[in-house]
Amino acid sequence: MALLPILRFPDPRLRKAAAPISNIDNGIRKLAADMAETMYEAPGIGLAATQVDVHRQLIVIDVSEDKTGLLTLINPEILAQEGLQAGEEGCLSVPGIYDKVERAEQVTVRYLDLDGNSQTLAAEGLLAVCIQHEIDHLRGKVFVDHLSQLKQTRIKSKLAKQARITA
Ligand code: GNR
Ligand code: NI
Repeated sequence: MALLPILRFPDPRLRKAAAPISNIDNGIRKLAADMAETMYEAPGIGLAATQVDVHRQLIVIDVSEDKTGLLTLINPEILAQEGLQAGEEGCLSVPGIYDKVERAEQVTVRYLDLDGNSQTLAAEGLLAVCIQHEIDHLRGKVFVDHLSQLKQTRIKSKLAKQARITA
């Protein structure tokens, strides 16, 4: 297992669209394991391959409090969504920034698991938010894209300032 470096907003590589995975080979299984380790270490409740500069449709999620709920979703597709919720979001690629984003309250997502079996999952609440946040990443979208232009400008200058302090 290995920890993977996470791209930081506004890195242009976060804008790449991920390609579907046609063959679940050892490379994909290793990527999924490394992404799970990276997510738990961060710590975070989700991670998309895009964030570790791999532009394939793979996400890991665990919204449990005791690391018992690991989900690995390959080629995820939202089949249906219903209702609205607005919750505070953060992102491992946008460290230290939290803001409210409106999302569907419930989603039904179809995906392949690591054995290549098609699965359908009905999710609500935080799990539904996380699924939508991660699928956004696979399409090159970051949660700050949902915020006003003014907020986006402020976030970029805050992150640039942080980077100067850290350097
Ligand atoms: O760790 C994370 N927490 C979180 C909180 C509210 C809404 C979405 C998230 S996802 C985020 C991890 C991450 O950046 N995934 O892409
Ligand atoms: Ni994120």
